[in-house]
This record gives sequence, structure tokens and C-alpha cells, in this order.
Amino acid sequence: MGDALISIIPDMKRRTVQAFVDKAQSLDRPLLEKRLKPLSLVHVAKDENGNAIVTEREDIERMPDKLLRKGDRVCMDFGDHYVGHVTLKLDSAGSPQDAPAFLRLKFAEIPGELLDDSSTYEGWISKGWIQEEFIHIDALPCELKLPRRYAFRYVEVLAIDTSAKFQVVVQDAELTAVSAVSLEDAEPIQNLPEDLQRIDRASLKTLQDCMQHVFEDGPKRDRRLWIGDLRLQAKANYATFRNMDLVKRCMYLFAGLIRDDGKIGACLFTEPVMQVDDTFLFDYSLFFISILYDYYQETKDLDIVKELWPTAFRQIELALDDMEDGVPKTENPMMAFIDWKDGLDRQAAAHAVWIYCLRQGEVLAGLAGDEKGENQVHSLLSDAIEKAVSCFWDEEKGFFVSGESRQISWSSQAWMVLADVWDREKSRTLMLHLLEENPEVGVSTPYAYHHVIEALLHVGEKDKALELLRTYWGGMIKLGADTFWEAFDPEDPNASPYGSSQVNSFCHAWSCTPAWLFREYFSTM
Ligand code: RAM
Repeated sequence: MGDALISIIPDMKRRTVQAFVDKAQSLDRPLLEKRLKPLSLVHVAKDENGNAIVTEREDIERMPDKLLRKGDRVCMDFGDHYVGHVTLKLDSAGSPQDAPAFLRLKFAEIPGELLDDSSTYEGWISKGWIQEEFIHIDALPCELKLPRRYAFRYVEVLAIDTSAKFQVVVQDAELTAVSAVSLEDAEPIQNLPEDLQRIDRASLKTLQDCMQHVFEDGPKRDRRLWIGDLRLQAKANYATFRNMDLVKRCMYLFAGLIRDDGKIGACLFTEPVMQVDDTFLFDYSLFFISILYDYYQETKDLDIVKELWPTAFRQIELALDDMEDGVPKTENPMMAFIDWKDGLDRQAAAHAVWIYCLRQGEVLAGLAGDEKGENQVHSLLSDAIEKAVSCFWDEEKGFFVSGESRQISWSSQAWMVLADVWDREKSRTLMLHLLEENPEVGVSTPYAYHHVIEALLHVGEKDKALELLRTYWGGMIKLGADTFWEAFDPEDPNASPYGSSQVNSFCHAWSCTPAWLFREYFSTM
């Protein structure tokens, strides 16, 4: 299990900048709704490699003929991943219903979740995330309108018990799927080979299903706005759906819901009340700068830069509290996020994020006409670049090293390349050296893989980038993914940052980036 990210600050003081929250609220739009029915009934079992697969399909018309006795089940397949609200039409058959029908409902993004046993769950985040309901129904027939919103493709109804006298029948099911965008809104891409088209489709679906009233990280879990995810989603959205208002809304939410000293949180809640979480991450707070910078590059909206630059600049000032002698402090191993990789030393990568964001901050300060801020950022940047070399570069090894253990990791190299610490040629050599040496501390999420691939593209290594993208995201497709997962280790199908893959999200925002990379770098294949 990796490092847990649990932050509890009981006396944290929050500040609301009402004007920003009001703007965010004015940008909230009703979601698009689509009504759908299940397409077939399925049976799921493990194949010889231990992967859960659909082994049998039946016509959905046969569902009302299935009379469920104790221990019987039906599993509906909606044909694709969706996010939405479900209503089941249930009935009874046989003699009068002389006892409550006791049912278990499971909602699964991938077949594997149907075979999971939630009673064995022992991860470090809440079991409440497992999409499973235990329900007693006193009187059949009934229309069961489920109160939660689910993210799923499959719905299983198991009759835990009926009685010797009656059986349960699932007559029908209906889903109202919701999203801020429709797949048809996405900028199409031509000439992609078949396997990449499939990756593109799943990336778009992932992004679509995460775009709700905010950019959610995952519609199964955590169903909230995380800034590191937002940064990648916004970029992918610019290349595809181009829903600018949703990005703008999320920026105003982060700027409007802050710690009392102006610090932006790692994530925020919009329900039941709007509030910033008491979790802060060095890289995530700084990414506010990056999101504003990218938004400006897309829209050339100078007004919002002027309006939000002070909030962005404050992140730079406050980041200094987490630094010592010009580099990020190391006492808290989860001070920055970077990746879930077990044992990852995050210091060097965090320092690189600092440089990356300072570069963008310098541009924003100039655009906002903040000369003093621009000078300050400029001098911080020169110092940071110098420190990157003096504290983290190991000339002999030809790698950036991190922390006291002088750890060599993939993420440290990728981020230092993205931060342009070296010129392009030297960065290219570094990336090739990384692929060749393949240091042990690799990457464990599509989030971190993305940054390695972006670093390869940044130094012009398109073929190598594509190869990695193809095998990694293609690996999920081979395992039947309709949408891309939060965590994927090709060597270990059960990998999870949380101690159990039962709570993993299989439609996760930060995995949607191939749709952007294809359009930006590979549109003329
Ligand atoms: C998890 C979520 C989210 C991510 C944070 C750091 O809770 O997966 O996407 O941004 O961790």
C-alpha cells in the first residue's frame, strides 16, 4: 500500500470570496440527460488469467422471465459506461409475497467489480464508495428509484432472500445518464489507426463522464473537484469538447473557496455546502497558476487573468512556507502528490513543478501588468533553476535524484524535463537515458504516465511517446476498458493506491489525456 493521503485540520479557517463564488454559480448549467435501457443480460466469470470477463450474453427480453429465488441473480449490461440515476421496475411471481424481498444491487464500471466481495474490504479509504446497496422491499410490485447517482456499465440484482412462496422479477430498468457534454460535441479526429481510435473513444468517454456540475475526478469516487485532475481535464477539454464555461466555473470555485490566508486547497466540495477541503498539496495549489495560464492560452481572456492573478500569485508566496533553502521540505512524504507510486520520493518532482509553474506565473504577471510580481517571480525562477541543478542533478548518474536517499525515479526526470531545467537536447538525452536504464521507481497511475509521455513529446520523441501510450492505455483497452482507470499496473491487475481495488475508480479524469495528445501531436498520422 502506498502513502496514505489523509489530512485533518480541525481548526482550519476558511474564507469565501463571494464575488468569485457568485460568478462560479452563474456559470453552472443544467446537465444534458439521456434515457437508456439495458441492452443485454450477462454472466461474468474469471478467465484463465484471472481477469473477469463476460462469459455469456442473453437477450434482455428474457429478463422478466427470470424468477429470482434465494441466491439467484440477473446482471444487466447497458452497453457502455454511464453516469446517472437508475429506476428498477420490480415484481413478484408465485404465491403472495409473505416476506420482504431482500436484495443486493451492485453497480459496476468493469466486470471485475461484480466478482468482488465487499465484506473483505480493508482499504484506508471509506468502504462507502463501493457501489452496492442492500435493500428490503415489503410490497411488490414497485418502482425502485435509487437515490444515489452511480457510475457503471453493469447492474446486478441478487435476491439475497425471498421466501419459499414467492420469487422476485426484474421487469425493467431505466437509466437517466447525465453529463455536461455530449460525445458528439467533441472535435473529431481523422486518420487514427484502429487501436488508437479505440483509445481515443475511451478517453473521450472518460472525460465526458467526469464532466458534471464540476470537472469531477471520478464519477464513482471521489466525485469532486481536484485541482491536479482539473488541470489535465481542462487541457483535454480544450482539444475536444471545448466547454470553456465549466473550466471558468472551476477556476472561480477554487479562487472563491480558500483557506483564510489565501491558500488554494487540493480539492473542494460543492455539496452539501460549498467548501474547500482541509487537504493541501504543494503541487496542486501551484497548479492553479497553470490552469489559469492554459485557459488564457486558449481564450486570450485577459480580464480573467487580471482578476485571478492575485490569487495565483498568492500560491507562489505561500509555497515558500513549504520550502527551505530554496527547495521543497521533505519531512512530509505526501507534501506534494506527483503520483501514488509506492516509496516515491517527491522532492525533486515537486521542485520541478515549482519551476514549471513559476515560468507560467511570470507570463501571467506580465499579462496582468504586475511589474513587481513579475520581478519577484523572475528572481524566484532563476534561483529555482539553479537549485534544480545544484541540489538534484547527479552528473555521474546522468539523472535528477531526489531526497536524502538520492532516489532516481521516472517522475523526477519527467517533471524536470517539463520544467525545462535543461535545454531540449540535454532533456532528450535524459529521457532516452531514462527509457534505457528503466530505474525501479517507475510510475503507477495514468496521471504520472501522462507526464512521462508529455516529457517525451516535449523533447520531440514522438515515436517513443506513442509506443508508451499505446501499450499503457492500450493495455486497459485489452482488458475491456470502456473508460480509463485511476490506477493501472500492467503487471498487477489488482493494483490500488488504497489497499484494495474495490474502491478504485475505473473512469478517472486524469486518464483522459490521450484524446488531447492525439489531437495536439498525432492528428496527421
Ligand atoms: C485521489 C483522487 C484524485 C487525486 C488525488 C490526489 O483521491 O484519485 O483524482 O487528484 O487522489
